[in-house]
Amino acid sequence: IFPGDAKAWKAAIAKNAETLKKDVETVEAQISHHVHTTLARAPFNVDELTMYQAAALSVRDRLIARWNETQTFHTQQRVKRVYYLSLEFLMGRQFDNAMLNLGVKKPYNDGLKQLGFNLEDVSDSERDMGLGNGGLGRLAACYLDSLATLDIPAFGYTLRYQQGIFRQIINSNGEQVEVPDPWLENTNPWEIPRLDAAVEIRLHGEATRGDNAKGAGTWTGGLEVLAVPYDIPVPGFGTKTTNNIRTWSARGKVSFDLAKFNAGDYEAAVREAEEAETITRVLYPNEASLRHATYILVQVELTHDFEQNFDKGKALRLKQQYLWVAASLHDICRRFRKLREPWTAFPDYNAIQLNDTHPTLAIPELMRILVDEEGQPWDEAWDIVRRTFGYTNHTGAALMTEALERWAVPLIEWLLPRHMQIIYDINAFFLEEVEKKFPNDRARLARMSLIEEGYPKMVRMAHLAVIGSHRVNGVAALHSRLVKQDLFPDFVEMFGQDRFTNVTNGITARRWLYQCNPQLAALITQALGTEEWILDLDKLKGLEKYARDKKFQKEWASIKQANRDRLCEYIESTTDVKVNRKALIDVQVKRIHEYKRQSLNILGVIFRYLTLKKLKPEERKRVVPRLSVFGGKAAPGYYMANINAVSKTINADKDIREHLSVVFLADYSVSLAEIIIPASDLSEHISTAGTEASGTSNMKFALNSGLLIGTLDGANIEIAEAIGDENVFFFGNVTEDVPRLRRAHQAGEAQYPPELMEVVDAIRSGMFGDGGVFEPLLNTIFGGKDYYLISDDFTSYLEAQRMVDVAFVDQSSWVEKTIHTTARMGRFASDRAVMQYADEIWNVEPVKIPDSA
Ligand code: 73E
Repeated sequence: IFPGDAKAWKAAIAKNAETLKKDVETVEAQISHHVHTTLARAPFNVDELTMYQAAALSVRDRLIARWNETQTFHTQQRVKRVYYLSLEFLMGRQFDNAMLNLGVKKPYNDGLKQLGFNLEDVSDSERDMGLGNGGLGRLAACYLDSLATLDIPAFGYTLRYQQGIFRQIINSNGEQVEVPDPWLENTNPWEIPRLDAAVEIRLHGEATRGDNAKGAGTWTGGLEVLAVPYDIPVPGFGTKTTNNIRTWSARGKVSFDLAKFNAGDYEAAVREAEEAETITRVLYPNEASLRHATYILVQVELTHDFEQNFDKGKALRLKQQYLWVAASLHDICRRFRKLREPWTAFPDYNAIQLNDTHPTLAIPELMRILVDEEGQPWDEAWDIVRRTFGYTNHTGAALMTEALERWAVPLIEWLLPRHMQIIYDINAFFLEEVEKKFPNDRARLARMSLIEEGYPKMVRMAHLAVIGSHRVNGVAALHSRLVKQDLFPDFVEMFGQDRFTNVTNGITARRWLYQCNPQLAALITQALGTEEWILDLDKLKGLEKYARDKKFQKEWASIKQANRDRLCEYIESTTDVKVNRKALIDVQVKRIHEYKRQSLNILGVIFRYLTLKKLKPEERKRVVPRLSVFGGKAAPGYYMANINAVSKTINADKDIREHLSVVFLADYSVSLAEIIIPASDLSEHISTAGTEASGTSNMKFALNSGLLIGTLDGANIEIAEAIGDENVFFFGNVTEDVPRLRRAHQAGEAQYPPELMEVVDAIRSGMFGDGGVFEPLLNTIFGGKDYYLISDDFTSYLEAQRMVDVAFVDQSSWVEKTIHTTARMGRFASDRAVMQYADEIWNVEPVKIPDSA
């Protein structure tokens, strides 16, 4: 298998393997190698950024060695692989995580120290990989960590956006300003370009159907663009398995058209290339922005006249989805062809998970490959497709069908003419089946159709995802129930209950405890006498027996205090707010959204302020001091809760400062979460019941010994089941009551509680500056609808906050609660979730990479 002299190869490989040894001297040598050679610097000319890059590159060498062994072994063993298709992977930083998973943090720490650098400062040079908006993207990152750790052969597929989620700046008016995030500016040491493995992707062009109803069609002409892969190795913790995230970057196929250049038309020569490159230029900051289309930093070139008739933002998003899906499937099929198996065996080697509907075009694309290119009969192809795909639904937002993704038929026809035909055909054959099972039910056919009638007609991507998959899952128990009841009841009747299932989300304890809270992790390891909990989170149960142990409580509490101090230092160094280090830290960090109800929180803060103002100074001293921390990005153009106006007044009030302060931390990100979450005493998960599909930060806070205040929504319910109702501050109306309460508002029969009116009076009096800026918020509540039921939940929210104050006064019992909370969070490990997907949806087995590989 070696070209040339096998002995020379083996000797070379053995010699090179020495560079992967984990002792300090080897680490130092490898860092200096990259300083001198890769980065071409001399030691006197090395700053922290250079040192970070050199150290990261040396860690990457270790990752690549394992990555190669893993991929080779998987290929040799002809294993079944999982392909996780997600338009977002919110990875955050890689350096610390990679060192911990590889077990080399200590030699890097010591090595860097000897070379004159501090590991933490060096680590701070790394930019977050912000290729996601929030929970959905971070979930994908946690799942990839678990897949590698569990030795499950897996690939993540996504796009390599040149600009990730925007950087958020808060201007002097307290408003959000979005700034681009050029995260690739300093080059990215974690990716391996595969410039030779580019895939050609067709857009537009002409399509024909086959001669008979289910025959092979054709697709020709149009525009060809390139998708270039960049690979990011994903190491498992304490195992050799190193999986891959393949990110696709769009390129023009002919970057330089000689004929046009010779004609002097230089601009025309680069135009097509630029249009192609636009496809992966920027991550969509969320669905809402597609409506506003304000975030398109780069104008789409109008080489195709038709484009003017569509919202450019929408067309670009569809191009993103298709380029990504087509390149990924091309890759998967190429790997499959090498096995020389019949196509009917495809699902035995490949499980493809659709992370929400964004990659649903994979269904008609695989049909096209099988029927048009591989000559498979339609029915067999459809069977292969269905056995291959699984679909995860994440749609919370009141589970309104309007929240589901739809694409205009003319837009798909224009960009992907052959796919539109295939979708129509899938629909026709599907509706035949429906008609067979439920004869003469026209209303049902219209409800279930892939096509929604109207001007223009729309393709319902969720329906396509449901019928093209063998399993559909929601992401928390309540959510999965609502998916069946409210979203797809007709499909449950058609396909049966078993097609629909639940996999409650999970988080990786490697990043969200071991890495972000090293002191607590060390105390846990010491108490349990082992590190096994890192791989088996149920082992945290062993902490229960220390919950009432005074000495343990003291150590536990002092770690929380150290984490609080760190956050307070961060706040004081990034804002002009001075904070009381003894205050209860009450946190709400997540995307800013109406349904998440940051507004309920801030109205509650105002009520607390008014209450404190009424007290005498000595009475105030008896109230638990609070620090309210907010963070999160809003969709561009989205109206933001007036947190900054409120904080301005409260923080400036000398009488109150000690007892209450409010900060909004700009630019919430994975890295900032790693500082905030370990410091929190209380965190808020207060969405209107039935609107948050799961939530995952609730799990992170609880794992880090923070208590939760929340509604009976998403995963909050299961968290309380696990850690005990007595340890969660629940409030508010339940999902079942929401429709009735909304009707009451619509009928003008709703009651507004006096506490809320008191807050409104204070706002309108100008206490928080120009009351006018609050009018949009107040209007959503009083303008008739109060769709998210702020007024209905306000009183019980305040009551729950009072219970928090009471509980916090008894510190010993509070700490006991927090120990129980951490101890009982085992079931929210992403390892558990991923094993559930592996057993119930993917039918894949772990594959251990042997040491001798
Ligand atoms: O409740 C969260 C959930 O924890 C949900 O809102 C979020 O997914 C998390 C992980 O399951 C989510 N994100 C999106 N939809 N649901 C979404 C939709 C469009 C674009 C980007 C993200």
